[in-house]
Amino acid sequence: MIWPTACLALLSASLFACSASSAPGETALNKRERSAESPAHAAASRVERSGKPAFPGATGYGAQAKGGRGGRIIKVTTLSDREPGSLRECLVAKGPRVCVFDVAGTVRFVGEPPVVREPFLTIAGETAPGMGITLAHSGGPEARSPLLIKNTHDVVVRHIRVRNDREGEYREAEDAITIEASEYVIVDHVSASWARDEIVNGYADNDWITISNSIFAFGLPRHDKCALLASDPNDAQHMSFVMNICAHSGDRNPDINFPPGSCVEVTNNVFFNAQSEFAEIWETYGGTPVSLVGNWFIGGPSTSDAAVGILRQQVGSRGPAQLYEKDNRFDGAFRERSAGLSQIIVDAPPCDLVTEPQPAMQAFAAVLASSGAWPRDAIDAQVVANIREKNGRIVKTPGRIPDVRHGAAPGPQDSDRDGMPDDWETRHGSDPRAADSWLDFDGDGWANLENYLADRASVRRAG
Ligand SMILES: [Ca+2]
Ligand SMILES: [Ca+2]
Ligand SMILES: [Ca+2]
Ligand SMILES: [Ca+2]
Repeated sequence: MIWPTACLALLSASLFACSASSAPGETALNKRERSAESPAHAAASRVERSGKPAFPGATGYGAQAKGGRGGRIIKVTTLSDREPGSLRECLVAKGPRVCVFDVAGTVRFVGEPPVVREPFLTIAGETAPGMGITLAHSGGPEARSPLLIKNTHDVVVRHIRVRNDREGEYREAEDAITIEASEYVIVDHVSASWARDEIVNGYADNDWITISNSIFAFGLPRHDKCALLASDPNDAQHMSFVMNICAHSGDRNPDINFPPGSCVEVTNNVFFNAQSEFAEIWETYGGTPVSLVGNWFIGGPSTSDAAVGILRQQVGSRGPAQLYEKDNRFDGAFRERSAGLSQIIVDAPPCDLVTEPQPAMQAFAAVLASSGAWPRDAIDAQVVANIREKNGRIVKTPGRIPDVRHGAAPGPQDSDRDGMPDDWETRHGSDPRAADSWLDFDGDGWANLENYLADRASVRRAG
């Protein structure tokens, strides 16, 4: 999403000023609709949505995911998986809903994790007190990806960690995060580690997906892979992978393999300590159109001299990819680009970049300063320190989830149970004695709860 410069500067300080000055609802996507772009940009063949982004600052093709807007506020009041007030209850509930958290700590799913199949869901990790929420699976025969979003749409996930600290028996179903056959999904400020399959995996026919501001680290060998952006697609997809960290995974940092007609942007990410491959551009679905802009590829202690920064992978090719490549930086004793890459370079992005890239230098600082779920736990802090110091290694086994005192700092009083604490409502002008989550007391175009969530997110980022 292209926000005015003044707005970008304000993002970390005051989202209210930002949204007030930038006309909520005005997005790069609908600007594009109005401005009748050239036919090349019509590759976006499906109907694009216009309207308000998922939250102030939401970016990329998934930005207009509706999440639980207008729906129920469901409080998560226990870390237990199966009791009333569990996260599972909220995830599997029907209808628009926002999961807000009165507890902090690790939610360990017992047996099979819940599957997010019901549309219109916001998981608002930013509402959790203290150190926030970490998802972990049970290990053993029923272990699967702790966060699986499947056959659904309009899902917003923010400020959650997923750490697969126990091993299961089904390696191929043990991503940390899987997005399968879903549309309008945004995963933002999420942290994930220790997957035995990809840390994050798009599977089957997804479309309109954003993965942004997140930290994906420590895939587990022998399948230590950061991000498989698409697997087994039948149709073109719109996907943004923006301002993320991939660290300490052997390859698929990320894996980019989409059918022609797709719009894929991989911008302003930091890729660190791959062993064999950083970005892999595949052609098995007919040739991926992709823009790679303003990314960093940084070698580390596990990086082989034969590793490649941007690889054109022609095994099983069914037609050439198209790569728009600009302002990417390489730091380390590996090969920057594979042979054959020059043959797929195009002069202009195959699709408009809906996320305006920052210069790589600037993006590097921003990603290290702000990516991941906040407040950062010891794992994320270590990953960021490793990137700065170019140390750390791929690990062979899961680590231990950092201690977060369970139930520490219970959520503040919320007398009307509308998701916004009394003191926040009193300070900001909504009514602490009436459920008014979806009213807009200050007329800025964002509902009261959306203002509160944005406020919480920026407070968390500020530490
Ligand atoms: Ca997978
Ligand atoms: Ca309230
Ligand atoms: Ca209220
Ligand atoms: Ca408002």
